[in-house]
Amino acid sequence: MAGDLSIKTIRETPLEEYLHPGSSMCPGCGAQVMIRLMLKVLGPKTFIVNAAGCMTLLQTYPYSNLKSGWLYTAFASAPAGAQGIRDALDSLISQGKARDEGIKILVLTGDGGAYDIGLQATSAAMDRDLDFYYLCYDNEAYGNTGFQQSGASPYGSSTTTSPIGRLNPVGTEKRKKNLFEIWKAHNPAYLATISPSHPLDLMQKVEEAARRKGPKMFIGYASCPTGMGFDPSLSIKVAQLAVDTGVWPLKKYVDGKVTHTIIPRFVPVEEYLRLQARFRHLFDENNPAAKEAIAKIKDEIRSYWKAQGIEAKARHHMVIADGSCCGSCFSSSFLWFSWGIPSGKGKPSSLHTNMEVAML
Ligand SMILES: Cc1ncc(C[n+]2csc(CCOP(=O)(O)OP(=O)(O)O)c2C)c(N)n1
Ligand code: SF4
Ligand SMILES: [Mg+2]
Repeated sequence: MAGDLSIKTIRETPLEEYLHPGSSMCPGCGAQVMIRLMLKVLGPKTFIVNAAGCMTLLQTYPYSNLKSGWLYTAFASAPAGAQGIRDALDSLISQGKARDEGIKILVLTGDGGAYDIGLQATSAAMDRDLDFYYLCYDNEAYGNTGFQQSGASPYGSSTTTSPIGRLNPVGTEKRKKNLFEIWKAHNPAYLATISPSHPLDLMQKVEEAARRKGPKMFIGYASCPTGMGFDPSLSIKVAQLAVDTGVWPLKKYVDGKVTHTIIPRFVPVEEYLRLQARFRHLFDENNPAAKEAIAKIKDEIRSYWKAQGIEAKARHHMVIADGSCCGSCFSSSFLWFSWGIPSGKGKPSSLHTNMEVAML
């Protein structure tokens, strides 16, 4: 992927900012990191269509920390709103009343909007081959209203509507919907999963998508300190562990083919679960269902990767595909030394560049 893209290393991250500080979001919100990076690639002429959710608070009239235009729609209908903006622009351009400035339309919803209530509108927009971007920032629950269970809540997580109790020691009993497969069945122009822990992978995917016309769909792991229950300083670590454990596969679907852009190190999933209050009950010795629940989570990871022809066994190094950053440089000063960069004093950007050269 890196070959024909302009962002080949993390050093080439565009410096311009289109999402500024000063929002009322929680500190450590992973969704905001993804939006910030995405806008760096899409640029200032991006029009955001948002459905109810945490990110709605990016625009609380008369304040905004975004440079983009903004349309707020009813919960179920952001993709329909995007169609309206596209049609209005096309109509004005064809009548000579507006110049074609290459305005991009970005639908921004949470998992409740994407996996559940807005699924029909999204299906219809993809069916009409609408030329738009869609970022579903997935914090795995209805976050803005108090972290209720959504179609994206994973098995074994506690939410405010699947709390732990004597009758239900597991929390969420159903499995997370496979939105990637649901969206893929529509054969969109571009489809990928992203994570705030992998900025280069994220930006390269957005850049690659921008070269295509039609629906460009993204599902992002939105580490959520407030709902998932961890300290805001751990947000990127949690997102990184979601990828490292194999819980959140980073992949893309282009021209009928799925490619995994990062092959995980397969860190034991307990390291990911243990950091989050929503999984705390799985480590309670008095919980009769805990061991079986963790075994089930491990089984799910193993069978996913087995179906991809990859054995989910711990690795010493991540395999890096397409020039992406593995991120492990942040956690291992030994590696910093082994590639000749002084621990604690090296610049992460140059370190990433060296790692890519070293590992590819
Ligand atoms: C039709 C309708 N039902 C319920 C609500 C209340 N509501 C506002 S935000 C929200 C949660 C959205 O969850 P999600 O899409 O996952 O985004 P997050 O809050 O997690 O960012 C709900 C239920 C609404 N605005 N409209
Ligand atoms: S509740 Fe979670 S998703 Fe919502 S703003 Fe806070 S950290 Fe972000
Ligand atoms: Mg949500």
